[in-house]
Amino acid sequence: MKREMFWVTLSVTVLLASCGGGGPEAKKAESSAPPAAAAPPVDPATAGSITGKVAFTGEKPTPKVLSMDATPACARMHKGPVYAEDVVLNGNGTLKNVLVYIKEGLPKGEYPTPTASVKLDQTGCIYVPHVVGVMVNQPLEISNSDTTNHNIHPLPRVNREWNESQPPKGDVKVKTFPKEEMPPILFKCNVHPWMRAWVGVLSHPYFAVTGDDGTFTLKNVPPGEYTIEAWQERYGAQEMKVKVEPKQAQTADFTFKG
Ligand SMILES: [Cu+2]
Repeated sequence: MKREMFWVTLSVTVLLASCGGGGPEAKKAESSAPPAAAAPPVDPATAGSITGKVAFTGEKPTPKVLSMDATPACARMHKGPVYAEDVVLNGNGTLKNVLVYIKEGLPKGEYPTPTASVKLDQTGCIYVPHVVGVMVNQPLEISNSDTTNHNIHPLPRVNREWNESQPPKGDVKVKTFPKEEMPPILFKCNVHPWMRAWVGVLSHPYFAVTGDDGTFTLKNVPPGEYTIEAWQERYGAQEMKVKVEPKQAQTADFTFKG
């Protein structure tokens, strides 16, 4: 009788031990963890905005010409020289492709992920646009409008690295990035070494990339005190403190020196 009890106890112990740690039960418990609390909704009666301009001073860099000679399929698609976009100076003395975003100060919580995708195309063997921002888990739609093969290769430091070829006019690839990542992720093409794009991944919707006039606007900003950052591929990042009062259209101008 005593001996039987011993064996029952032993087998129960073994059974429990084999279920411990990372078994299926543990995984189930992990996935059923309560989701993070949503960020408080923004009250339209008090929401403000932050608008600014990213100026450039100092010596203008000489634009670098991209050599596509080794790949006639790419060179053919351009009538004149094609310039690198690491620094793009606008006619009004501002910088294009600067990603401006709220770095600190937003109410804590999860911000809803937009279902609309952000587009990144490969056309004329160039990534267009050169800099984009997406929210965590927002779809990034990557297309190939060219008649040549591309090989998309993001080099993240926080998210997972991948490397996929895309045939001419191939199917659109839809990718998401589950973790916030700034400075942005560099995207390369393993076929064409000059191809570069930058994808910033943010946990909230308060970001914008400067265009041909060098301005940006962050809308629907709850009143508060914020640190905003402007990131530029060659010149790095600059921070600024701003306070947004209820309904205020606040301004925040940056200047990068060459
Ligand atoms: Cu390519």
